Amino acid sequence: MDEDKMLTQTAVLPHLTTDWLGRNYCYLETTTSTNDVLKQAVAEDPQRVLPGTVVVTDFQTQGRGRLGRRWEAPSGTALMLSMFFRPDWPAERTLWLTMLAGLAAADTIEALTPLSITLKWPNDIGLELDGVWHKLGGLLVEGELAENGRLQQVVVGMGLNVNMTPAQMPEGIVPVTSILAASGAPLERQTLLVAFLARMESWYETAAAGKSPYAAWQSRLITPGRQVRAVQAGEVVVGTAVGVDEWGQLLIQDKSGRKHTLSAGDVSLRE
Ligand code: BT5
Repeated sequence: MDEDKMLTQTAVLPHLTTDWLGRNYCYLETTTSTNDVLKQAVAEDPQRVLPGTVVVTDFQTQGRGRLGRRWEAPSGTALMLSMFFRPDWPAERTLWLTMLAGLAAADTIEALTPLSITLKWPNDIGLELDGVWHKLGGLLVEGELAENGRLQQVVVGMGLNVNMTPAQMPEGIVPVTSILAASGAPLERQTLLVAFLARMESWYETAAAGKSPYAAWQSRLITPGRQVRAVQAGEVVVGTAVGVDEWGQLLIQDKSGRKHTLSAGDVSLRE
């Protein structure tokens, strides 16, 4: 890969416009998983990792999605990063991080391309192409609660397909696309990264001041209405997804009309 196409410190730091997010920046040409790298650094020495630390890579050998799924992208074709926060928020706000990152990604892509971005519960970023929803990217939020039940530290990982050609797309559970494939034009990842971090910092600060991202997030969500099968407390729940509450939990109505509330960790959607 050309030097200037890589997301090195020298390429990115001079362009950052944030106050704190990404100011502590680590670029790895290849790594296992940026979420794992950050989590390991925090586990080794929690005080050494500053909030706002960002780890970016061009290629992951063990990129992860939720529920043990794989995240795959050929080298240099995607934006893959993990961000570290110490929110000290009540535990029920954990899903706010997914909302904030999804909103920041959607705003950024829309500002830089002609695409209209929507979000799919719980953690997918994408858009409709010819009436079919395609996945552009995904979020992996991994948090730890303190003894007082507050969200002490959290790693927010994001993978976005940027300049992947149709031939390079991995197989997905849902159709997969990239910014290049959907818009017909390549986008410089460095520009995307710098603009994303600025929006993420701003969304985060709004939430840290107590304002819920729920309304903005909900207005970008694609209509639920899909069939869902979930296991909660050992009980299988099958029904229709009828909505999402302000904590990001999915509301499912079963055949008998009973409503169930499930967190992202419990549910795998039937596509
Ligand atoms: C996600 O999981 O969508 C979260 C992906 C987060 C990836 C980032 S990259 C930086 C950081 N470090 C990591 O190790 N992870 C994060 P999930 O909703 O479980 O979706 C996973 C599914 O998406 C897979 O089972 C595939 O079907 C599909 N998939 C894999 N690679 C993809 C890609 N590049 N684009 C679209 N879909 C993909």
